[in-house]
Amino acid sequence: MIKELLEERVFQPIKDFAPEEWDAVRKEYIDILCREEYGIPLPAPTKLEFEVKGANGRFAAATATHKTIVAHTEIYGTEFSFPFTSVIPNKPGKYPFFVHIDFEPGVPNKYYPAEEIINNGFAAFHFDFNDVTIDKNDMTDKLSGILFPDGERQGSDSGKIIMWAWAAMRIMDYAMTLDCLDFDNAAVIGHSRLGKTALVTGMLDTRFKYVISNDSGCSGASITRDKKGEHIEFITKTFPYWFCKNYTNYIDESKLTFDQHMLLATIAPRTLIVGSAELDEWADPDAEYLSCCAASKAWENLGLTGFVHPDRLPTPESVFADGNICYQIRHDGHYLSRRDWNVYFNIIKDKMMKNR
Ligand code: GTR
Repeated sequence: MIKELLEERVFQPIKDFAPEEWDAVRKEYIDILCREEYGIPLPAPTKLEFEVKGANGRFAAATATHKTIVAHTEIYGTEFSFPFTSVIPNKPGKYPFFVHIDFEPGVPNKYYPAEEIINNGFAAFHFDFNDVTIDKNDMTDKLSGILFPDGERQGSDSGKIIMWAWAAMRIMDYAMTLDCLDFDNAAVIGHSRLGKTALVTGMLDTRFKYVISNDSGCSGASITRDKKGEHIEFITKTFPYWFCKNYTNYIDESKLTFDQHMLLATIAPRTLIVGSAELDEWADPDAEYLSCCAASKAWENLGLTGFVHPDRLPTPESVFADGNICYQIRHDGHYLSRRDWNVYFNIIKDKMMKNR
């Protein structure tokens, strides 16, 4: 059944390649996704310093320290600073960790269960995406204003998703200055528009060994062709600033020469985790699942297990986590819930046990 659905929906299957050809194929996918969809990635900063602004060692019943840190960067000859936070267990160790691309600044907040993260044996970093550049169609704001002082963009000039991804990579730069982290188990996570951003971050930065997309939908994890809910026409009219201008060339989706399973494939050979919600028709759980099915070939060509799934569409409260692509779907609506986080904790803990 899935084979037939993929034949109908995926017009650009992952190509055959030998393992030694993957770097070149992966680069080809990244190039097309950047040129036609997200825009050109920003260069690494020419200067980068971190300033710890505050530390509270009594977080989560005094088991962890919460810090506020400011990244001071220089990009295109201009200084740009943004804040982020860390929560790290006080007990010495090497902790697996999350970089959470978030909608809000508070720790914890409704999307960010910082205490549960600590209780599950992880460290975490988070930032509010609006501190990097505001989630509005104003290209002159903060980081975006350095690239586009008059707000004008052309063709494949960067959109804001790729700017938020740049900020997540700077937090990984900071993480790498610490000796209490387990870099074999570093995850990037985001929900919805920030799930799209987590996938783009994972595409650009292989230091993230787990890439977690929660309900990212259209222009995130979902196959675009024949999906339910949101499409390129709506998303580029409502949120033009998330993408590069070229993406509007695909409002007629029959013109697509790429699709979102290629974005998922760029995560190979690392671990991709895709989460859906039953009632989230706008994102389309089936389209997210089919995209995982289509991306699987990238891992298989590398001699790895891709997506292990039944030969049917998913039903709520399923977790398929035997391969390097993991998929979960829960009941209820569009949200990054405590329940989703718990599934992600368990998947990563389980993989860590197996890799020991
Ligand atoms: C919607 C948008 C979706 C999704 C969502 C969100 O309005 O159409 O693609 O990103 O916002 O971020 O909550």
